[in-house]
Amino acid sequence: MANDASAVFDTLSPAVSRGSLADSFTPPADSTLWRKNFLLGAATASYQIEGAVNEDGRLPSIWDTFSAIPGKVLAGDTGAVACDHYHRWEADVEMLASLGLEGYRLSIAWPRVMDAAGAPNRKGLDFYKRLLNRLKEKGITTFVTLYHWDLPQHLEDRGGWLNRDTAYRFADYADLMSRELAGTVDAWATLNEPWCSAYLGYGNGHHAPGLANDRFATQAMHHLLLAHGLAVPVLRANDPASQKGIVANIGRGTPNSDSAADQRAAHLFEVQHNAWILDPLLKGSYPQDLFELWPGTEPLVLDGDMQTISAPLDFLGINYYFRTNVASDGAHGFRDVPLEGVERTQMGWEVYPDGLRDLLTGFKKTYRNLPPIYITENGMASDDQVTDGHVEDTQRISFLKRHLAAVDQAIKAGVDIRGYFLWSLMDNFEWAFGYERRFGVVHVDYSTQKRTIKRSAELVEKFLKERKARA
Ligand code: IFM
Repeated sequence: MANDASAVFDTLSPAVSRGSLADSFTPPADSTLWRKNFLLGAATASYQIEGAVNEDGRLPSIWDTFSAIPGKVLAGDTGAVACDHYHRWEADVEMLASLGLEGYRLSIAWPRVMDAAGAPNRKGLDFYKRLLNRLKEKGITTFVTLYHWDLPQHLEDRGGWLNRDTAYRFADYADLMSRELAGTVDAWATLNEPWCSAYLGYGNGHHAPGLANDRFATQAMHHLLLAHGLAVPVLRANDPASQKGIVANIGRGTPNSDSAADQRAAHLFEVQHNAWILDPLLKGSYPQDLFELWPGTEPLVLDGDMQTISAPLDFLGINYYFRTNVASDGAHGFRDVPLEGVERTQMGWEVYPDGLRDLLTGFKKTYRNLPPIYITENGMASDDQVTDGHVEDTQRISFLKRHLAAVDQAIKAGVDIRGYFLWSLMDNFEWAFGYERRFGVVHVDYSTQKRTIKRSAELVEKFLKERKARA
């Protein structure tokens, strides 16, 4: 999810003192978040934290290639070392457990576990086995994403997600992983944010592999969704006790005026952001308005594909960050109209918790078969500094509190939401923005790899302790 790195935005930090925040973070007594079966965890992704890109037989991914190209990533950063989690995973699991977090969402690096001929790489597999076994020993619920954007480069060399064959290679990978890891995974997510893989990777080139063509984006999306659909029955066969789902990043689009043209623009924004993914998954068809927005981009769809893609899910993962205010572009599309004077994060993204509630309640109306939902990512970047061993991330505390309240409102409006994962457990490689943008509830000093628990994480821990202690 990238905005223009050069855009200048206001960042308004709420003027809230440490004391009052500590008192006010805990949800109100009638909040559904007090329910003990509402899972509260944190999320990460392989390329963003692991490092060790050349170790134990890991092959290059498209992000190794892309980040090595000058100008693609802020400050020339790459994931070569990242948070060095590949070597520090034991301490990181201890930290996660010490915060009382109940769930951990991680992703597997496909290039770490399979060679170019599709044979298993034992050393890579053993890393994930050790990690998942330790998480289970700690009583942590494990959500594993198979694809969080680090496609093996050898598959990109054969066309990547533009090549239908990649979907079948993904099913082979899902087969291997679910045979090897069955019993240690509570929930499998096939893909993270196919919108980003397809649109940012193939539509505008902000992400790896850096191609920019709308027709490529729709074809890549189709193959990604096909990969998902092919993988689900494989996961069900190999690991029947686990839940199977997919993670979508959703965007709120609001009209800049009441004019019919601006309303239509906001609708089209949400069509390309949400319905492009959710309609095929939950209705078995692409939204026709998408091809009004991007004429002539219909993907090649073979007989049976849409049935494969729309097989029932056990859960839908939802990632939410901000809203986009739009107006008509005067033709068949929309243009962004950034609002002045609103609260923004270090990414320049507007803080807009109502968008999360409104999208969730809207999906419940639109999709009669909407599966149970987990908020698989929510959080914000801020330029956090360690002072006297502490990080006072006041804006994040306020952000999390307001978004958790939006989740509570959606639950009370009837949406079946079963959990929430903070993005992210720790500061990490923020894709095209490198290490500058800090999303963690734990601060990482990249020169020493020292982890410092931020105030937000302390407050989440405090809430979880209180919840546990309640009768
Ligand atoms: O860091 C990313 C993550 O990898 C996918 N979802 C959005 C996050 C923040 O941009």
